[in-house]
Amino acid sequence: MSDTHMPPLHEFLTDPSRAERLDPALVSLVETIADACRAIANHVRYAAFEGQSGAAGGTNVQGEEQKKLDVIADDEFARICSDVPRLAALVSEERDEITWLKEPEEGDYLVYYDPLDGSSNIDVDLSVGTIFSICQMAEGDRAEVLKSGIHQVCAGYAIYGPSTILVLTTGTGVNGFSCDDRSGDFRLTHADLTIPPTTSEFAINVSRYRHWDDAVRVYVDECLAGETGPRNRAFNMRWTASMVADVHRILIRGGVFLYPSDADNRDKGGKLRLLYEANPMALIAEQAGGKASTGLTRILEEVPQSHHQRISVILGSSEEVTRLEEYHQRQG
Ligand code: AHM
Ligand code: MG
Repeated sequence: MSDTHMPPLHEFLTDPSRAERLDPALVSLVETIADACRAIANHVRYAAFEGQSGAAGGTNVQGEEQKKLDVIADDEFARICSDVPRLAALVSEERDEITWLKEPEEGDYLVYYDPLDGSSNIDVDLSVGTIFSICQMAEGDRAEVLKSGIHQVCAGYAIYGPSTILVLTTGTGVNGFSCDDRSGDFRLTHADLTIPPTTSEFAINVSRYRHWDDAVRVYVDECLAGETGPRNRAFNMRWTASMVADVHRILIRGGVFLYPSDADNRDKGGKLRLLYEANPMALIAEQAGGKASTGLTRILEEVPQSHHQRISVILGSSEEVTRLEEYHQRQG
């Protein structure tokens, strides 16, 4: 493919032939987030040389051990985004409080982000990423950040793997932009990403089997039964323990991702966070033709009660998500 078929991010976002006309302020915000992701990718890449490997020695507001790179990525993201004129607030997985940048006004933007998702993978040199979600403030919103996912105007992630890829939706389809390390440009390399409705691959942390609800157990048991089981075919399983990597694989070759609430995490609502992880990945999944559910309800319609709220997540190929919803309904 020649360069003419790989427009840089700015050209893609402002292309007059695209179905959607984006607010120039949103374009500038997305480009700034891309800058932040490029900077974080470099920190990840050079961590060993800069003494940035390992634990930071503290825990975040959710009681999880913070890696040095969690803290660095959070600071870098906030620093780079803090000068965007119409950005009212940053809501970070790593911060207890919301960071207000200005007096909020109608039309201003809110950014929710997980600066370094899958950070348990850093020290073993597996893929990690940054996840983000953007909402716009409506009339009379004032300091309201607890919006359900249907209000997202943009969602995306950057994966820091063998290459750095920014995957984005602004509400009409999903596209991926690889970072050319020689120029620093993000260029369209993965146009119109779609998740096929049918799959024979699932992703779940099977070590939690003993905690799962019957619906999830039955589903996985049936997949594992293979050709002679009720699904009449062999299923493959993958688990990276980095949601960005697991979702990225599903966007590239299909599959279903599960981090359900279970007997061990139900008191917290689940493991993954609604605003920083579930909502952006749910919008991406839906925009790619897939589905995203708690098992009983559509993730994007969940009304958040607090900004660090956790939730059950099942997303990916639509036939599998629908099947899992049926098993959950049957379970009651
Ligand atoms: P993090 O945001 O603290 O990195 O935690 C979220 C991660 C997800 O990326 C991943 O799907 C999950 O936690 C892995 O959990 P487990 O350690 O149970 O496999
Ligand atoms: Mg995370």
